[in-house]
Amino acid sequence: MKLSCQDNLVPGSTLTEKLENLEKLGFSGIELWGRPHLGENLREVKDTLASFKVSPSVICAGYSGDLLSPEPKARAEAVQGIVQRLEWASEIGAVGVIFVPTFGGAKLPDLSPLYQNVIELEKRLLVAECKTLAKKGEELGVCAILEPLNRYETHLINTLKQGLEIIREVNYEGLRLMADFFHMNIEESNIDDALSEASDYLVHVHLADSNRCLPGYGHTDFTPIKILLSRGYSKYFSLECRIIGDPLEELRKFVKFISKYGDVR
Ligand code: LER
Ligand code: MN
Repeated sequence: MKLSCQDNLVPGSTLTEKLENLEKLGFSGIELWGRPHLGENLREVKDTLASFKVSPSVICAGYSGDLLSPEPKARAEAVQGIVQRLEWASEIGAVGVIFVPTFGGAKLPDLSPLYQNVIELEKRLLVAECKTLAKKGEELGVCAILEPLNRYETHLINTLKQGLEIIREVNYEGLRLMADFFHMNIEESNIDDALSEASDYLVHVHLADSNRCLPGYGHTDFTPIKILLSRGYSKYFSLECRIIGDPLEELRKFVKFISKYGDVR
């Protein structure tokens, strides 16, 4: 199993120090936040990464706007922001860019009963926008990665199955799905089944325990990792969680804990 960690969780004041630490700990990937700062320093980031065995796993969000805003400007900003990050991902050799269809509640109008209700309308719009993202991703050899979130963070796409529905409808390899154990723990009735059904479309996994601390500090069962590995999942398992205590020591303990579920390589 390939381990990755979000860049802000890794001790070190420079990217070089963070990569040195990850390499020592046995991680093979680093997940980079897609802040504008990353784009401004892309050349330097790429050069730094070139001297390490740790690779960029994915770029996580960092764009502005909202794909499902009623404001055309905010929608265009989100599409352009994700496209720009797909270009960065392609440039540095990352798998793709994580995006969330929308945070919070619905902002579009409900047009039922004469036309579509707000959820139907949002899904139609999302499919159209995802086609643009997926085509761009395919051109660049990367993918736009849809992340389902729990109901307290978004009203739309809470489960892997709901994400799959969009991905199957768009039907381009440039659009893929990810799974986050924190969200799945809240939303999925059976994590094994959800992962089995989605495994062919999954290109990234976020790891956090039930309390969003490091795996091992809550009550989430991580054995579903074994299902994914047995189904040939070969992409990253990436930490997105809180670390309480000394980060180096805690990350070392995490690698030991998670290796119960698969060989770390
Ligand atoms: C938000 O809860 C989350 O899981 C992030 O990965 C969203 O980009
Ligand atoms: Mn996540």
